[in-house]
Amino acid sequence: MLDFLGLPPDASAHGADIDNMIGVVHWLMFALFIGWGIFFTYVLIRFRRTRHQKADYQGAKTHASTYLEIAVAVFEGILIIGFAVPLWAQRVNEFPEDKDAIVVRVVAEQFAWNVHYPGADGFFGATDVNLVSADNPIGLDRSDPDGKDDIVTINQLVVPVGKPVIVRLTSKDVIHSFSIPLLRVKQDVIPGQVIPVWFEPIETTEHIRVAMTKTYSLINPGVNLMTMMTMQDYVDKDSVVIVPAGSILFPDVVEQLVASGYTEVRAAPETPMEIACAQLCGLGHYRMRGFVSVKTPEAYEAWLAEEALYLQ
Ligand SMILES: [Cu+2]
Repeated sequence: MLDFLGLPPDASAHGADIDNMIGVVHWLMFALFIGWGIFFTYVLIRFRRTRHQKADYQGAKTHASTYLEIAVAVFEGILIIGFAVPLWAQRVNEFPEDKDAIVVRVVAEQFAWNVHYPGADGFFGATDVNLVSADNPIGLDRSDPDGKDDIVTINQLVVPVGKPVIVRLTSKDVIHSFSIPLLRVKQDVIPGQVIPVWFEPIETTEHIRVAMTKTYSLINPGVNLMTMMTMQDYVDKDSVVIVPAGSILFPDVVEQLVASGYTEVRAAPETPMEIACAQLCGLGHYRMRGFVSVKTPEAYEAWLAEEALYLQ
């Protein structure tokens, strides 16, 4: 069932539970669809006009339909009480401790995701609405000792693999929805409220790219090649690498490959993990995309150190 549904790859520790839930719900819906389909077809034929049916004011005398409805209600009850509520409770009640997790703030706005890291000291600096400007989208007060080392990125959430991540969500303007399909996370973002979500990435972005690698035609790829990255080296007839692995397939790169006689390319999305806004939040809603990069712990530390350098 899950293969049939075409869900995106799962990169989150709790993702399998969510997927199972989606699978079970679809099985019930499938059974109902078949049942109703058979009943509908039966009624169409059995009570067709040419049989000159006369209305029967008594109706059905058996209790079969009642029992069936009870069975469906019981099954739905099991789905809610047995599957959905425990899963939801686990997501909203069993938060990891801050000290065991990466904690970031995400401030949504039309139409961007501002990501606020506490920096080396582990404390978020104060923010003030009067300090909000084009250069300082979250109004961070750099004169606050806690705020000096804070890192702020736009549309870029970088996290390490294998460690819980807590995201404290808030919005500067309207309601947005923080959705990362590959991490099986989706939460509305409400102005004036701070809503936490948490997840634990179990795959690095690099691994996900490998898992999503496919062969695409260079002539008729069916996807926007400019969002794709080559997953192997491509050489010309003299075995000189013309397009190394990890190149973005810009038109000139594609031209170069075609000129060397290639018709297909092994490629994967450059940024497979996106934060999509899942609330229609305004005219620019479609371009409210953030990118999640899941790195190895070492690469994550290196990234933090590099970002800290920009502050000096
Ligand atoms: Cu939005």
